[in-house]
Amino acid sequence: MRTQVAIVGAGPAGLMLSHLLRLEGIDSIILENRSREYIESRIRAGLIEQWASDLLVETGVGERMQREGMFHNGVYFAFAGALHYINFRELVGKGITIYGQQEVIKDLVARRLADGGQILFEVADVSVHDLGGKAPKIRFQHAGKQHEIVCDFIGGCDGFHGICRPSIPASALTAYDREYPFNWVGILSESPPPEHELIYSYHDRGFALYTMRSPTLARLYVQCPPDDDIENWPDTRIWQELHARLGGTRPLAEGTMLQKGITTMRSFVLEPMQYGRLFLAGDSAHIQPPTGAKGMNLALADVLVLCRAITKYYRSGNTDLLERYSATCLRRVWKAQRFSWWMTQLFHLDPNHNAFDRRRQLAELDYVTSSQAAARSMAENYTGLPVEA
Ligand code: FAS
Ligand code: PHB
Repeated sequence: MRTQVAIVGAGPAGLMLSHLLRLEGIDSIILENRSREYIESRIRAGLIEQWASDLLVETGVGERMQREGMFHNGVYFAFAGALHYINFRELVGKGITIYGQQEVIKDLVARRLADGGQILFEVADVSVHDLGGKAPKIRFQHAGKQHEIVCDFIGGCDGFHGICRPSIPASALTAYDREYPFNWVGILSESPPPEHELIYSYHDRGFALYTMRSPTLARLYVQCPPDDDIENWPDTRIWQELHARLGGTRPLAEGTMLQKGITTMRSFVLEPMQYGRLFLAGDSAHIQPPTGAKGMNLALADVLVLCRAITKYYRSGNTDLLERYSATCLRRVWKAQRFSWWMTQLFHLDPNHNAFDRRRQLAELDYVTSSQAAARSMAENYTGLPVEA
């Protein structure tokens, strides 16, 4: 098999890269080790930054999001028994869209297949080869047969547990890692969220987040210890904590729990994000605590930069944007890492903290919700910093 760009992984990064390349007339093949049904049903991110929702619409895959997504102008911070609204629209003229990651996946898969794109599902034993040459290769099993793709570039979009990052010699890489002394219990519930926009809640019992997937489908999270197990969280305990951590600011309706699980909190960045003709994008190169809602948005930003670099190479033979790919992405990745860390330390009860830290957190929450300058800084990071060409 031969293609211009071979992509490992059909998540937001891989699918969007393939879609953007096709708009530039560049061929690609996506190799995905899960089934189409699995990747289209996996509950993950839910928040899309303004520039990213604009990109989905401008590139022809945002029509259903515009119909079914929920556009928000701001968020609420709950602390000290009150709700405080941060109005992004007033502060930075932008907003965010709530639209489940699995819906973005469905829209991108449908568009790629409608455009005649090649997505091979349920592949196995994927390996990458000859990364240092001008004709890298991918070998894999599919439908019981061994295959090899010869290509010009490989998009390593196979997430944090994929095979692309480990295929790069460790001597060529530097990893930056941070673990947090807490995780989240997350649920999807057939019930209305307590507010029509998100509520981030600071509480003596721990952090809680009240978001949604629709007006009747709540996506709710509570902070839990880092080694906790979902078995310790029967529905009754989850509802009890969600009620308590709203701090009396809003009533919360309960409903049938459709899904629940533990989301781990971790920061990880790999430098550089490229090796020879292999370019890592999204979770294969970086992950961050979901508090700042950056994961899927960073994946889309990486592949926008990568597509522009590959397109310039094919159009002019110029490799300057390819050579600068990592530096361009990492400048924005580290700002998103900082913001995700900042939102996480602001809201979570850290077992290593003391009474001084609790007062400091409350002072910072008071500052962000009472200072235009502080709120504007939060708003421009939350709605998405610009993506450098
Ligand atoms: P992905 O992990 O989405 O996609 C990688 C793809 O590669 C997958 O389809 C995988 O099956 C495939 N793959 C892996 N190994 C392969 C191999 N060897 N061969 C072929 N294919 C392979 N982010 C937020 O912003 N907000 C959230 O609330 C949030 N919640 C999350 C909850 C969970 C449980 C998880 C795991 C992540 C969450 N994230 C959240 C982060 C998430 O949205 C990621 O940032 C986003 O999926 C990144 O997209 P990709 O980089 O495309 O990686
Ligand atoms: C979500 O909708 O799943 C979501 C939204 C905002 C966050 C984290 C998760 O900060």
